[in-house]
Amino acid sequence: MALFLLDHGAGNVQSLANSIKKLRYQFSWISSPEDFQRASVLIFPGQGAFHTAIECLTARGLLQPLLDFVNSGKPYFGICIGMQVLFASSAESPSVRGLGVIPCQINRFSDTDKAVPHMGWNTAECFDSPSDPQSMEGISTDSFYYFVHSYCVPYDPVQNPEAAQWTHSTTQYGNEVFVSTVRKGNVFGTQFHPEKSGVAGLTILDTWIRQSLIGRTPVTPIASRIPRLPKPKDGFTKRIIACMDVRANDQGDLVVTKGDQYDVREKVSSSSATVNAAGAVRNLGKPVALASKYYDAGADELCLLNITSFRNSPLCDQPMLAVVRAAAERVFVPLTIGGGIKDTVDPDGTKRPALEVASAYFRVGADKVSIGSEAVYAVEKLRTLGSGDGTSAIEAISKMYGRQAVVVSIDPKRVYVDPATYDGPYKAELIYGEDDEPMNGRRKAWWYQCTVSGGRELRPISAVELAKGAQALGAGEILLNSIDKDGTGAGFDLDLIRMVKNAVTIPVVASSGAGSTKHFVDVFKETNVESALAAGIFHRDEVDIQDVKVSVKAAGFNTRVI
Ligand code: 1PR
Repeated sequence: MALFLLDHGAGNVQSLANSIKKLRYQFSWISSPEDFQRASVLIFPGQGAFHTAIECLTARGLLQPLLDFVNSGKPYFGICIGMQVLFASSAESPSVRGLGVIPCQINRFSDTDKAVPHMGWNTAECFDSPSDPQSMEGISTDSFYYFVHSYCVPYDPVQNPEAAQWTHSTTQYGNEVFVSTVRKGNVFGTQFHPEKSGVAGLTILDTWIRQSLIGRTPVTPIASRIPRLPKPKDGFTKRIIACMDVRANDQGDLVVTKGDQYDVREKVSSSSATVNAAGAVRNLGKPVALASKYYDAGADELCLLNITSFRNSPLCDQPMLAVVRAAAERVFVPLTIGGGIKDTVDPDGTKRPALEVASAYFRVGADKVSIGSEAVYAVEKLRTLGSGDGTSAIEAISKMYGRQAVVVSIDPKRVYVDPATYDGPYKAELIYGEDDEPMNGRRKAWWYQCTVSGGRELRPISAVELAKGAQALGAGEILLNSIDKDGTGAGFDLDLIRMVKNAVTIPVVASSGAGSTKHFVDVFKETNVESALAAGIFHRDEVDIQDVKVSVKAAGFNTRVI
């Protein structure tokens, strides 16, 4: 029996390959239509947009051989888009036809009651019996799995009986119950990413591959499906993210560093006082070792930011690629890579568009790319033109890989103003200081101004305007930092986070200022964010990731406690 993986060329397939290597199975890649003849077991880890997947498969002559394989009765496992292509069509790309094995349409989630994309960890409730492990395909009702998608198949046996016949498990997001796994005959598919779902996901892959390689017993056709009405609360968890700011130190070694309000150099003391002179770059560890440590500690997601990439950072000489490749071999939760996702030029003059830079990161195992400075310039241009012109990194990457692969990282700074005299464009976004804190004898107020180049340059745009513009251009998530709070341990900037979260319908990651488990509870209670990120307290071993989760859970929120 020969296990093959299908790469349609527009997503992170490396993570699945890494998972299967970790599970010690041998596999080959499908690289031509003829390879399907040699495959006896096939996994298709598709990602990105529906139309991109179909177009890429068609262009490489793989679409019909894929359909033939699925119809051949040999074991097939489709992951995310690899499952969605089995359907007839998707609202994401109405003019594009899928394989039509499941004669139903895929719809978009409603964003009236929740953020879309559905990005994060959720449960899956099987119809089959827990006493028959093969029928469960390794899924456990106690486990959480990583989802990232905007389109889903609603589970409704009355309105959508064909899809219900294929439904193996359902998941609830907000008020919507959708199909999270399909299973019929030789075909299995998961909407979530087992290769990104930690040990729980590796168990599914192991169970399915082992059964498929030794020969599967025929699946009994499903007789009927009962409706599943939405429960008062879904299984979606709050995500806890560990972030590593990476840069070269003065010796040229790539290290994880951590700033105070973005200043990453040690403070050097003079005889008279402690001054912010240029000390050494703080070194808090090696990026891959720390990523591995945080995965083991139960982080739901990891973020690696190349914080000096605003300097010249040619793709051909990009040390972060090696870091991401090595981290992805050890870490089976989502990885976001930021810094330098922009048009670059190699020393020989070769131009590398942002899409190519992002593709290089996806190929080595990144799941999302985070765009900072370039997003600011793109939204400033959007303001001038009135609409996107398709040239920005956000637009190009989200068109190819889907919105869920594009994060926009915002680095705002408070700008204090006298509200009585302030006549700028962000009057409606002013935040007033607590207890009428005085400034120049008047009530203190501020707005949040965006910066570029790691906080070194202020730009004439607010955090709220940037977040809205980024969403309009195609971003799927906002990573919201705060230069004022970064490294202070004084708690998240709740005013900023609340205001940005209320301005967009995509998920928001709260970042900067976490100093205790209570701060995570506060940010989830006081704002509606889906996730919270910290760096310093984890690097310095001051707070344990599991302790954060236990506190968040005790406060009434779903969390993935391992
Ligand atoms: O502009 O697209 O090349 O992206 C550059 C990226 O690098 C941006 O995401 C930007 O936020 C980041 N960055 C640039 N300079 C710094 C710096 O610190 N000097 N770090 C920097 C951003 C903020 C968070 C930090 C949280 C939590 N660091 O990453 O992890 O504030 O910290 P805390 O929990 O210790 O408070 P581009």
